Formats: sequence, structure tokens, C-alpha cells
Amino acid sequence: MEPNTVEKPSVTVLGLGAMGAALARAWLAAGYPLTVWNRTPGRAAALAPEGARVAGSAAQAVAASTLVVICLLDDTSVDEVLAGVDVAGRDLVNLTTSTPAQARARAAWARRHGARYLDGGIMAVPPMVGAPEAGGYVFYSGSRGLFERHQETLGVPAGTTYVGEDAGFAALHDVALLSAMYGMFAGTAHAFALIRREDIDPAALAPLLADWLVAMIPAVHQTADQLCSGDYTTGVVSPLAMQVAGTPTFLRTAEQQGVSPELLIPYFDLMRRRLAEGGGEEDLAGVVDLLLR
Ligand code: FVH
Repeated sequence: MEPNTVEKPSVTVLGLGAMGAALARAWLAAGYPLTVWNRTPGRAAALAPEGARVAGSAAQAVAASTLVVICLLDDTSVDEVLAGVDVAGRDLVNLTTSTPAQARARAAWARRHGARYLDGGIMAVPPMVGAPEAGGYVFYSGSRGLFERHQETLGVPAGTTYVGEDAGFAALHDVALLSAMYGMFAGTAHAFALIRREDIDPAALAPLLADWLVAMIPAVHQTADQLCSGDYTTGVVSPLAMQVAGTPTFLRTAEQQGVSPELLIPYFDLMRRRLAEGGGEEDLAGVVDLLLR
């Protein structure tokens, strides 16, 4: 086999919590020269035996590489770490979970300070990093040219999905997917609560629940198609009128099982409102519009 003679670009990672450390280890394992910094120095020192250069300050770490990856707790910690640091000429990639507005403000801040900027939203948990088979990936948004320049390096810890020039879009996609996830977790919590006091093994319900949720996934695509076309009645197999008629059964069952309906009620209320507005022949796409303020 030909030896790999192409020099790998140097990477700096600021923040070595569970996620930052996983990212750092993925680049180290792939042979990238890596400089690390963390507020609590022990976390950086732990990576030295694996080949990382440990910077004495965030400023030194930023000075060590053109590509600087930031993975801190939140936007406030990014403020604190970058305060007074010279970022001119750097390519900042901020993987810290942020709101779209925070991401856009950070991009503007980077521009004012002479840095290029990409924002990222990580769709993975730490064990999925550096494990391509796990399917984890990161949304990126901001300069397409900058993304393409670093795509190979950024693709080492996890897959890359570029979602647009607007720096806020990675955060928006991240939050959209995670919000849907919490809706699913809410439904799952309610389902387990319903059987909690019965002689039903949660481990027996789990595969049934998981398979049912997977079977319902096509509804995501149908909703998107309906939102795109503006016709919410095409392809409807479970009309809203029928679904709303069924909601008392869900609420009575919850009551009989001694389970609070608090996770279901807000959604049922929206379904009823849409029905009252004349959406009985639709499926559930109309709920999307009711959420818009
Ligand atoms: N871990 C996960 O499952 C999720 C997966 C999806 C993406 N998130 C986001 O990734 C960011 C980092 O998360 P993390 O898991 O690494 O978080 P922690 O293990 O809690 O580490 C936090 C790091 O941030 C440093 N830090 C916090 N506050 C400050 C500050 N004021 N100044 C400087 N550094 C700060 C902390 O340093 P230390 O406590 O070790 O000194 C850690 O390095 C995050 O946005 C997730 O939402 C992870």
C-alpha cells in the first residue's frame, strides 16, 4: 500500500468535556496534529500521553492552528473563553449547542475580529464520535467555501451535513431534530406510565413501542409533502375528525391507570382547535400552522 505522504492539517480543540474529548481523540487516532485546551487543566493533560499538545491558555491554543474547534458547555462559556483572544486569521468551528440567534451573533463577532466562522450542531452522543458505523453526524452552516476547505478534517469524528450559508441554520436543524426527539420521549414516557402498575414487563413493551414508532415514521415525509403543497388533505388515511373522536379514550385510559395526561393534553388541544377551524379531513399537518405565533 502507498504510504500516506499528505500532511494532515493541525487542529485545535477548545473544551474537553465528554464531547470535546471524544472529538479530540478521534483526530488523534486519525493522526492529526492536535492542540488542546480546557479550563480545568487535568482534562487536557489526560490527552498528552495520546499525542495532544497541551496549550497553557486558550489564546495559545488558538494561535497553534488555523482550524479551531470550540466545544464548550454553552454560548456564555464561549464568550468567556474567547474574551480577549486574538482570533484574526483563524477558521473557527463552533460545535457548542447554541440558538440560531447566538450562532448568527457569533458569526458576526468572528467577522468583526477577522476570523472565518462555521457553526455546528452535533447529532451524536460521545460514544458515536469516531465510530462511523454509529451514524453520528454534525450539521454545519456558514461559509460554504470554509466548510469545503475543512470538510475532510471535520469528517473525521463524525459525518458532515452542510445546511446553508446562514450561520444560524445548523443550530436550527439541531434544535428541530432534538425537539422532535423530546416529543417522542414524551410519548414514550406516557406509554410506559400506562403499564407501570400492571403486570406488563416494560422490556416486553419496548420492542412493540419501538417498532410502532418506526412504522409511523412515514408520517414525517407526508407532513412535509403536505406543507410543501399547501394541500393538507392529500394522502390522508386517518382524518383529524376521527383522531379527535378517539382522544377521550386516551384520556379516560390515562385516568383509569392513574396516569397524568399532562404530556398528551397540549397536543390534543391543538388537534381539537384545528378540527374546530374546519380541518376535519386533514391529518395532523395543520397543527404546524397553529404553532406559528
Ligand atoms: N454530550 C452529549 O451527549 C451532547 C451531544 C450533542 C452535543 N452536545 C453539546 O456539546 C457541547 C459540549 O458538551 P459536553 O458533553 O462536552 O459537555 P460537558 O461534558 O459538560 O463539558 C463542558 C465543557 O465546557 C467547559 N466549560 C463550561 N463552562 C465553562 C466556562 N465558563 N469557561 C470555560 N470552559 C467552560 C467545561 O470545562 P471544565 O468544566 O472541564 O473546566 C467542559 O470542557 C455542549 O454545548 C452540548 O450541548 C453534547
